[in-house]
Amino acid sequence: ATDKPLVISTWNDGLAANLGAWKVLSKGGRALDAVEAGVMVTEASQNCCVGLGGNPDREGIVTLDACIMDEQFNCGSVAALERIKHPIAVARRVMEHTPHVMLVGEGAQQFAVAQGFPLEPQKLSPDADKAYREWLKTSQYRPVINIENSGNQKPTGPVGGANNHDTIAMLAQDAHGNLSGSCTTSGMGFKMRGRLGDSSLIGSGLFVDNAVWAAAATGQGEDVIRMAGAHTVVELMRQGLSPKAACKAAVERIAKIKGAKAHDIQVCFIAVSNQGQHGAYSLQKGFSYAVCTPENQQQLIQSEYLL
Ligand code: SD4
Repeated sequence: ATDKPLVISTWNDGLAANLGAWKVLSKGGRALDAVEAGVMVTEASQNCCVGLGGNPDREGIVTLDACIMDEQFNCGSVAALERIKHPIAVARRVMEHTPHVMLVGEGAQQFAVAQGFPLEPQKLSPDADKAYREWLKTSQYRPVINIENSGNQKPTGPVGGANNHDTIAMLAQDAHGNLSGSCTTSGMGFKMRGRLGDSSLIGSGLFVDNAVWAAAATGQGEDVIRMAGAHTVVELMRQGLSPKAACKAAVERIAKIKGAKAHDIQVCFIAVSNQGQHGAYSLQKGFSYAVCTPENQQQLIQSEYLL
């Protein structure tokens, strides 16, 4: 167990995002404000593949998914949102200013603009433009195993290179003991137009039950959705498993469902308890998560993995 407050998030980019969240948490602020501010750092970053800098769909258009959940089962989400820099902030507005949980596509963009979010130019980042041109040569979609670029690990799939993940998920506990979570992504690169991933879906990409735990996912969204990933992790913890053991059991379930095809995908979970324990587990090698506590604000932990 760790002293409060606590924030954890996925991948190496989580280090910078956690510091954004820490500015809120260290002043006694709400976990909800922290998880929004934290992932906004990543959404705004040009050298990361989350947000408008991310890879486009197969039509060459960047479409963003995000969701957020607080300590009282309030939740909000946007999916297939175009030309808005901070989808997580729009998801929060959906939660707080509409009678709904999810808004998608054109309606989500219309709502964002009405809420005062500027419409950004329809333009790919230089990296995404290059990756899209490369992808167009074959125009074949196949799952990409998301990993962090470290040492000799090489991502497989149509777009080689480093750090090929597209998502940040964050879980925080504030000084009052309350939990909240956020998740934001450009989604799988070169997806079909209109495809939504787990990161827009409460219960798949993110779930928070303040009485007990919170969990979030990254990796192949389709396979997180088919077993209601984050909710499953939370329920496993409710049955008594530690955060890491619950993430592992959920990963094992996906491996069983996928059989031999499990080798073609990556799925990763992170989890925290309201006692301040944290843990993670992934299907493949190459997943890391960032942890920020009063003692150490910049820890990067290599997740254990199944295959
Ligand atoms: C998705 N889960 O859209 C996201 C992708 C991801 O690192 O996590 N990439 O399926």
